[in-house]
Amino acid sequence: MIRFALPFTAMLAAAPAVAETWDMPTPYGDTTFHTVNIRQFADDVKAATDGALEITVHSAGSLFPHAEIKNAVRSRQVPIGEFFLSTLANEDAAFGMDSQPFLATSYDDAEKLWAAQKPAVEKLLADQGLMPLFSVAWPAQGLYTKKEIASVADLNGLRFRAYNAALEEFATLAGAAPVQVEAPDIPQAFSTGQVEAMITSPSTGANSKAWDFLSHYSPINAWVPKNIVVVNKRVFDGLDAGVQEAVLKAAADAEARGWDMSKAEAEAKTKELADNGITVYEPSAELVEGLQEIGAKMSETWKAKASDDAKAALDSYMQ
Ligand code: PCA
Repeated sequence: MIRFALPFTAMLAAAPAVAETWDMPTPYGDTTFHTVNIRQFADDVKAATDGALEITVHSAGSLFPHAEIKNAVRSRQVPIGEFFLSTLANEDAAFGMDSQPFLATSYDDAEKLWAAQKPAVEKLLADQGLMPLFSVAWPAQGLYTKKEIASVADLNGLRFRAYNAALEEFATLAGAAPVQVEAPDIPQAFSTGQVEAMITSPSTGANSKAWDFLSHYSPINAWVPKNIVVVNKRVFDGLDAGVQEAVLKAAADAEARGWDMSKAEAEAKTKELADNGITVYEPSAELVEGLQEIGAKMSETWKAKASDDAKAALDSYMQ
């Protein structure tokens, strides 16, 4: 048989490389555009490496709870993972810049902020053996309630869904009572009365079918937070050079594609909210003023905690 006629070295060269498979946890559900985007990233990597690296996405916190994903990548329980960048703000204020109210409220500003923040984020993650691959913004964050909110005083006493420390601080300063709830658990948290108001994107509002449990949405566009995809650096360094290149190329594509998807979602999902009966209203001048006062207080707290690198990132953004 021909197989046995081949010299041994030729057989070795012809043997396919052993395919590597990576599990990739994300906190967000299948219909979330970020999840669609990372699945495309996985497909791109597989295609570009002829199947030498296969990435399996595990959505909705099914492999690791959100709060554990970063450390799971750090400890190489998984090689790669996605999470909400500003959840790391308790480690360093630089991670939390994109969740500071009214610091960056448009995509242009958010892109500028990411460029300014990235060196500090890369350095902090490198210290933990992690390498960021790409980061994608959510649409600007808006206010969801069961009635029209005319001023901050109307938020007083509301049980308020929060997804990070900054939103918890924001809710507290508004006189509301923050409750941490992960995105996939939003519908249940509302239907059981655990929470009665939230700030999130039109994407997460529409994906949660917010019309089932609340009635009003105001695009206050308070901040434009990001997800980040990180890889364990030792695992990445262990890949063949060609595979590394393919991963970096797919990551750069995913970042560009993700921001475009986000921009398209901002409009489409706001329309979906309205089409399903939610009253979408512009915030009053009084509400905006009150929210901005909260933002100014939070900015002082942020600065008091910020490292020199974080402050330098803020300075570079402000220029
Ligand atoms: N959706 C996610 C994070 C920000 C957003 O728009 C959430 O609500 O948990």
